[in-house]
Amino acid sequence: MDKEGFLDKTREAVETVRIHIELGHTIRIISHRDADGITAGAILVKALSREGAKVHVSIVKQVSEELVKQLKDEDYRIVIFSDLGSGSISLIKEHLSDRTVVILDHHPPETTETHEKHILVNPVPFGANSVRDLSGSGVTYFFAKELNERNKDLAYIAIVGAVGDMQENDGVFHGMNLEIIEDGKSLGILEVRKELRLFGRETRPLYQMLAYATNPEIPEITGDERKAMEWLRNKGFNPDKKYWELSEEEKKRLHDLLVIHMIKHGAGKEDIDKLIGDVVISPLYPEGDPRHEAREFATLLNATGRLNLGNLGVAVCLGDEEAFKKAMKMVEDYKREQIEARKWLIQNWSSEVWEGENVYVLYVGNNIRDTLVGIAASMAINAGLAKPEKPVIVFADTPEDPNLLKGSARTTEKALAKGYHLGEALRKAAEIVGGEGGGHAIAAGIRIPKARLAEFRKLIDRLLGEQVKGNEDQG
Ligand SMILES: [Mn+2]
Repeated sequence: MDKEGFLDKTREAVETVRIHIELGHTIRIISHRDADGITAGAILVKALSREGAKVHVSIVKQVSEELVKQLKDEDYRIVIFSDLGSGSISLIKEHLSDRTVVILDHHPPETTETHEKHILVNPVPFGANSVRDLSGSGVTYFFAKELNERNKDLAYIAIVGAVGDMQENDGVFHGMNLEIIEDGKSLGILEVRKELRLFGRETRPLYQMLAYATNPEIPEITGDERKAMEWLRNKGFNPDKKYWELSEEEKKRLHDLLVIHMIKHGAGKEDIDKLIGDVVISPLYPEGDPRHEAREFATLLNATGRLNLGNLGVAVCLGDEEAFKKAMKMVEDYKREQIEARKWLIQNWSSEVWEGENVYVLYVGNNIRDTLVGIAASMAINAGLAKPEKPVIVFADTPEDPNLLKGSARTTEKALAKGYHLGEALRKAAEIVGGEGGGHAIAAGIRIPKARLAEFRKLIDRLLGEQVKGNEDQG
C-alpha cells in the first residue's frame, strides 16, 4: 500500500480542519453506529477538543438522503464523516457543496471524485484492504495523530474499533493496524497476547465462552452449555472460572486441549488458526472489566449503538464512568428483554403464526419491541419453532407510526440453497403493498402499512415460491 500517499491526504484534511478550528467553527461529526464508528467518533471528539474545538457529534445507522438534507439545513461550516460516507460521495457532493466536508473512512469509495471542497481520506484507493488493513477508527486515529502526537494515547480505542470490525478475523492484525498497536505498546496502554479468541475473556464463565463460540464453532460444544461444562470438568478445569482468572500454564493447557479437540473432530485449518491468536488487552482497566479486552469492549459499544445510544458509547470510550455503568445496565436490560421475547415466542408461536407454503409470518403487536424483530425471527428458527428450510418474518407495531408495521425476515443457509432471496422478495412486496423493504438474501427488513398485513402474507408467500420455482427451472 502507498502509505505516504494516504498520510498526505490525512495531512491535507488536518490542515483544512485546523483552519476551521482557528475560525472558531463548531465541528459537526457524523459517525457510524457500530463499535468501529463509535470509537472513531470518540477519537475525533477527544482529539478536536484537545485543540480547543467545539464539536457536535451524531452516531447514525447510515448516510441517508434525509440525513444529508438535515445537515444542509444546519449552519455548521464543516462536517466530518467517520466510518461512513465513502458510499455516499455523490449524495454529499450534491447537497453539501457549500460546506467543508472531510470523510475519514475505510469502506471502498463509490468514486474518488469528490467536490473540490470535500476531502476523502480513505486507505483503499492507496491499496489497502478495507476489511483487514485499517478500520474507520484507524483512519481517524491517523488523522488525530497528525493533528497532535499526543493523540497516540487513543491507540487502544482505535484498536477496539478495528476488533469491532473483525479486522483480525484470521487471528492476526494486518497493515496499518500494526502501527497503531506499536504506538499503543510504546505508551504501555495496550498489549497483544496469543490467547483464546472467543468472546467473554473478562465477564463470562469458561463454559459459556465455549458454548457460545461461533467464530470458530467448536464441534460438539458450541450450542450446548451442559456439554461445555462436562468437557471442561473432564479436563480438570473449573467451568465457572473466567478465562482471565486462569494461570498462564492453565491457559496453555486449555489451548492445547481445544486444538486437539478441533483436530479430532475434523475442523479445518482455518478454524483452528482462528481459535488462538491476537487478543488485545489494556492495563488502563482492571481485569474482569469488559473494557479490559478489546472484543468485549467492542461488543459493549455495538450494543449501545444498536440501542440508539451511540453517544453513550462515545462517552464510555472517553472514560466516563457514569456512562459506563449506564451502558452496562442498558445491555443487561436488553438481554433480559431478549429472554422475555423468547419466552413470548415459545408460548404464542403456534397460536399466532401464519404459515404459508414458503414462509412463516408472525405479528407480535406490542409484545416484542420493534427493534427486536430480527432477533425474534432468528430465535424462532433457533428454538425449533420454525422449520429451518422455511423463512420467518416477524412484524411488530412501531412507536414511529401507529399505521405502520416494522418487520424482519431471517432464514438459514439450508433455505437459501432452495433459491430464496429475502431482500429481493421484501423489496418487491413493499413496492406492491406500499412501504420500504430490502436487504440480504439471508436477512432483510421491511415496513408496511398495518392495514395491508393480510394481503402481504399471501403476496410474500407467492413471491418466495416463485424464487424457488425459478431456481428449480434453472437446475
Ligand atoms: Mn468500519
